[in-house]
Amino acid sequence: MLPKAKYRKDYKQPDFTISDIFLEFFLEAKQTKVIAKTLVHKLNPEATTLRLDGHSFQFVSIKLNDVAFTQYQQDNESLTLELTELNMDKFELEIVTLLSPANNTSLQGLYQSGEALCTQCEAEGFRQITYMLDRPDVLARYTTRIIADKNRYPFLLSNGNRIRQGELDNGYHWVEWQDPFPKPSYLFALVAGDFDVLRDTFITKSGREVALELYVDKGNLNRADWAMASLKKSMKWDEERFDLEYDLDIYMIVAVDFFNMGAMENKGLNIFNSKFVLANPQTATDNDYLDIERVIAHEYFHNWTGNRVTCRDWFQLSLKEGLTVFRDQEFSSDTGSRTVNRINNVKLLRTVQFAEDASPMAHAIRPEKVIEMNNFYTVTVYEKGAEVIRMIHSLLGEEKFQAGMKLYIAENDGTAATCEDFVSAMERASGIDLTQFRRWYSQSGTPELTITDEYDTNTLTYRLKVAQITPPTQDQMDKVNLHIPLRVALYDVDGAKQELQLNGERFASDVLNVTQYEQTFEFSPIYKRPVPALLCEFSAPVKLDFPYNNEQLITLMKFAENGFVRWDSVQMLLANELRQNLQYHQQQQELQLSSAFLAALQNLLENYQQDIELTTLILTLPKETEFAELFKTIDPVGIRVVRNFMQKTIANHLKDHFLRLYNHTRTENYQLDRESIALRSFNNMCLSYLAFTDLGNILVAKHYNHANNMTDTLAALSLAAQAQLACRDGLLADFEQKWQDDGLVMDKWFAIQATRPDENVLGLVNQLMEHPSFNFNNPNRLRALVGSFCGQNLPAFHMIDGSGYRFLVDILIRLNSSNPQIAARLIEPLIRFARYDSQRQTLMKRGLERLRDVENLSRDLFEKIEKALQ
Ligand code: B3K
Ligand code: ZN
Repeated sequence: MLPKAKYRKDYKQPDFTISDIFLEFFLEAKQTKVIAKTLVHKLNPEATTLRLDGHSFQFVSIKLNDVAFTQYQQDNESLTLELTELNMDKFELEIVTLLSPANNTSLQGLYQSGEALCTQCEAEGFRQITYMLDRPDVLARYTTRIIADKNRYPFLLSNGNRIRQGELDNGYHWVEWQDPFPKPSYLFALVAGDFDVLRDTFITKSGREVALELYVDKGNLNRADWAMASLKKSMKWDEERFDLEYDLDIYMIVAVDFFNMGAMENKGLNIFNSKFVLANPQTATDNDYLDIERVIAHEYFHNWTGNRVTCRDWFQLSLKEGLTVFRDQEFSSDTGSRTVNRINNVKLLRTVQFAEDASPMAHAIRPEKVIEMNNFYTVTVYEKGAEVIRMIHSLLGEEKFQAGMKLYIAENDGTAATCEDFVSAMERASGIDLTQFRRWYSQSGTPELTITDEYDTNTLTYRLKVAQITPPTQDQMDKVNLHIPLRVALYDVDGAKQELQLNGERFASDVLNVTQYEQTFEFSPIYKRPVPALLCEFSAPVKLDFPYNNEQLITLMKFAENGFVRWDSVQMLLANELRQNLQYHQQQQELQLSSAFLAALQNLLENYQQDIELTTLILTLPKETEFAELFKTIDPVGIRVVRNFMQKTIANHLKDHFLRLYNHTRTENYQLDRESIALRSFNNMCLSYLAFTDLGNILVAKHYNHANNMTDTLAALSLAAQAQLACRDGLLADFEQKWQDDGLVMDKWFAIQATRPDENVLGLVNQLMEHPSFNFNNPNRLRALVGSFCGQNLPAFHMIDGSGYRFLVDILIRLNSSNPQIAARLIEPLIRFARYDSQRQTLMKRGLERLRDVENLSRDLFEKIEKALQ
């Protein structure tokens, strides 16, 4: 039977709900027994059957009001109780199920990670634990008793407060937890194991003391401080900026090695991929540190936006995810560099999210149709969702936005809400009409703004003509006009920013409201033809088309007040250079960079002290995958050739500058403050060019050997591989020998190997799958080796003989049965065949067809393959 889709329009309130659930776990890695006692209430008086979600369990018994119950039917996905005879609208159900955590490689439900046992329930993992109304609009109070071997599992954790515990005579012990806040099943969590614990406290602004506990594998305490500090920083920030305070007396975070995604916001008991917890200067790069801080913050912020106010149904996922990403972005921007954060977020959106819009998986931030919910934890729902919140924030301003948040939470606290509830609260609190704006929730795809300008010397009038269009996407042919906030500024050619009058009135805000298919905005008086800065700070998630010439872009790069605009103007310059050279390459002509462009880069470098963080970002050449998104049809080999050429040309042209500044910004002592991070990353950027000059081998080897932190070590190692330097093999061997017992650190090594520009890197990757540090069941290892190869090494994965595709398909066939969720992540590059030439397309489709025919194809893969081959 083919998996069936669910539609947003079909949402119905449940016929029954569950108010209380008492869970008892008799934990054993091989076989765990779960007794679930629930208090069920009939909401719809007409209802005669109760359908509970659950996998085809080995299950022992069902009792209704303490009496064995036999009037049921079981299939692969559910248990349906026949209740015609029952004339009660409230009853107790007891269900006993048997699980095998040790054999659960899907890493959903209850599973084993290392020696520990843990759970992952979002989106629909609870149904792998017991039969349940496993939907987010059923909110219950949970009490959980865990019984286990004390030696093996000294720590037994679940949500809420620890209310009771005791010893049993056979070496077993038990702990009972109670969560006072009703919650949906996806927020349930349980952990059992032996850990080192880092303890701390946080005093909330109303003076309550919260115990903070961070659980890590034994021996890892020296990597836990940063995560704890990040948690406290997040708690404080949420009080200050959003006036939101933590609500339980205890907050626990557990780090595990086997985890399908980044982390999970289970009420009071977050479970994290150890990648987003563990850090010390020897093992983690500056970016790792920032990622940890961001993810810790994100999960913490979910306590209000996600847990206290949750989602009515999974189509509303962006309600909690878009909003929480917006909040974590604001946290990082308030506590670090707003410009750097904005640039990095925009990069992600433009490359990964725009690519998703152009793929078979295109969907609106609030999808209409879903087969496997896990397939919709996407950059669209998360990052574009956050952009939609950001646009509301731009339209309302901070004060009204916060008023909207207050109203949203007051109205929806303790309930399961919808995106509409959020927008409506924002609208009512601000008095600003968001009727047309709401279309961002239902329309998929990347809108395109085509702008032209004209200047009238007689009337001193400057006009911007703006046209919007959203091209059709695979999921939705017809598109409507959106409400697009377009942030603008006008500069004169000497770089002075103009005071603006729009259509005869002072233009106080800098946001134009684009709402129609075509619109003209008139500014006057404007005394000289200006250079427009358009879509400043990426005020909307759209593509911009304006006929800039290089001179105008260089003006913006030099003079724009806003750092984002300066960065963005260089991105456009780079895009022009890339396009031009790719054409040269395809016509077998000589490649060249314009001297104006090179001079502009030199100017930037010479003035790096004006803004060192921004200079680093501007001078960091976009990755191949970023460049690829500039084209409808991607030429993987051409992009590599041209990008290499750009790197080498810039390197040799500015070699003396890079060398001087490289030497000038070396520091011996390692610190982790913003300034030191900025300096390190500038220094490593300089090295990234020098690596491609005749000094490369000497400098990179020295950099590696002198490094006293992972940021520098890794910069050198990856440059040695990228520039194919003579020191490469020695450094790789040294790193391997040092870190072979540390999977997290080895992931960096695997990723560097997988993205090598060498001829037969596929052969190497195949060999590395046998490496003692590799583990096929660990998602981090898979992402590092297989994910990097298929997603980041474009020429190697897209080898014209199809070997890259065959490699991936073979792996997906294995993963289809062991971990379908990861399979569905890794398949992404393959379903995007439409972006490649016809020869590659044919080969990619052949791979997908081979997969489609696999027996017992998971819903996760089925959904994506179906869409791709449609
Ligand atoms: N809510 C989780 C993601 C769950 C993914 C399920 N496949 C983490 C987060 O977004 O914070
Ligand atoms: Zn989240």
